[in-house]
Amino acid sequence: MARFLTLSYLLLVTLIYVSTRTIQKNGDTPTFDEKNKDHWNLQAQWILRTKLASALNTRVAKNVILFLGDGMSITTLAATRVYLGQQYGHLGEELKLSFEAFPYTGLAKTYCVDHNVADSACSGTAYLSGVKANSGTVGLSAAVKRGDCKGQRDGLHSVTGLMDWAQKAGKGTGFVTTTRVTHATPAASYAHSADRRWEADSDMPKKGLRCEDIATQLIRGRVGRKIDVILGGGRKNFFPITQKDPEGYQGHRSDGADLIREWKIKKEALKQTYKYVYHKQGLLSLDENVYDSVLGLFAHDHMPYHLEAGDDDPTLSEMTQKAIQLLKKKRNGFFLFVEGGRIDTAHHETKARKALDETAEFAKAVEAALRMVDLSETLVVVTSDHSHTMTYSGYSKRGTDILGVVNKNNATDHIPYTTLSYANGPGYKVLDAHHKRYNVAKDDSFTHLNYTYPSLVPMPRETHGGEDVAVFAKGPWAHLFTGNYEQNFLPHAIAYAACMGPGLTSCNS
Ligand SMILES: *[C@@H]1O[C@H](CO)[C@@H](O)[C@H](O)[C@H]1NC(C)=O
Ligand SMILES: CC(=O)N[C@H]1CO[C@H](CO)[C@@H](O)[C@@H]1O
Ligand SMILES: [Zn+2]
Repeated sequence: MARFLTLSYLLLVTLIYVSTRTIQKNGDTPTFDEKNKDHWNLQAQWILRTKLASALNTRVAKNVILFLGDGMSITTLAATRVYLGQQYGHLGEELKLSFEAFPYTGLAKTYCVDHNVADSACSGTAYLSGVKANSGTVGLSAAVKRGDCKGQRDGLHSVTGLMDWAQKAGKGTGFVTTTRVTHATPAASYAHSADRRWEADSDMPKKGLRCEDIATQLIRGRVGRKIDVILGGGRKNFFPITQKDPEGYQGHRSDGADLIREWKIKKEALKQTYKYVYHKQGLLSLDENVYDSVLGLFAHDHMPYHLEAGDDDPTLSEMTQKAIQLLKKKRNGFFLFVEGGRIDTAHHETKARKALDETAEFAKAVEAALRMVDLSETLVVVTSDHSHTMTYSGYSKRGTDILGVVNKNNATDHIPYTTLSYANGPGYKVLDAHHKRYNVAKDDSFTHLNYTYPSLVPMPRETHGGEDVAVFAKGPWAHLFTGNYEQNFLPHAIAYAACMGPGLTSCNS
């Protein structure tokens, strides 16, 4: 038995190190199959030994990368393993996404102060600034209700967080997103807005008090203007309605401000080297050793889904890699926030294929980042802001197409059902002429990227879900992220690890 174990450990070690790919084998060896009890015992013993051998890392986190999969529920993760694994020729269920191999995992409770299910704005305020808020608001405590412009303007209830704390600690800062850079999630890192929809001045109510819009806060705000790397979509919110961008789209601002030009002027005044880019080639060809600041706005609106992207659209991995290369030069380290933002929008449309594919792209971006940083001094935290209503139902045979129908038809009406379905949303299927449930097997369109997966309740947009989200951590103080806690604990733990922010830190405790 001992000899047997030793040999197997060698094989396991080799496999785990060989395949630090986006998807990782969970210790499956070529010599044993799942029908052999040794397969399971050896794999479990391996995990146990790895845990026993791991020492706590209590160094200071010089760098922090916070990855946020918007709407990336635990169900989404389980389904994406199969989706991605099958692309690599595996059954799929037995694999792990890149960050699922992190040593420490926790669960975060996501509700907002005023609602039981979170939106990206209140949730972003919690995991970026450490304070729970009302839905629809960013960077403000729950003393401010959604739409309360006066509450935003008087400044008493503004909260700051990781981006500000990192800047005060002399770190480089940046964020990357596949949505508009002014969308709720990134906005929560630099803006204070009583309504997440106030992305440009023209989004504000025409009457009554006027508040500073989110795009303006990104370019002129105390925190926004100091962000070194900004990469994402949403160009329209940065230039006037009377102008067109290089792709021929009209701007969305009615105050005449050209914020892209203003960004350049501000950097010039600071004697910084800077570059504005708007397509993939511009991003990939810029020399990271030359520039202090980079603004990349790659789409008029949100960036396209990866499955629909063109040659000009950088992937989330490419943006993440460039951001790290740019920030790595900073002497005091950096804080980088990376959002996979279209997982959420795909779920809202019940387009499960796109949601899983965006999650796969997100896992690839995490993997790309891990290869570029020193994990002994870089804390990497991967989480989500809230869940969605997608379920993963049984009992298909192992390795069944996760996006197809369940291949054991046990429905009482004898009509097949899909493995993935939603509690509500636009995928609602009306009963047929005989008042029978819609037969999804008649759809030969499961392979279509726009197939809307069935939902129980008809709604134009599927809703978020209220259960906890997972937190995965690796690097200094990653062990702080275990357990079950309120979502607003996250930035407190990150700040502790990185010695920044007004609370307790590993340097002042
Ligand atoms: C999928 O839907 C989007 C609109 O939501 C549309 O622009 C796109 O062309 C569709 N793709 C295909 C292949 O039909
Ligand atoms: C409860 C039930 O009806 N189970 C059936 C589901 O389908 C399998 C395969 O057709 C049957 O073996 C089960 O009895
Ligand atoms: Zn959403």
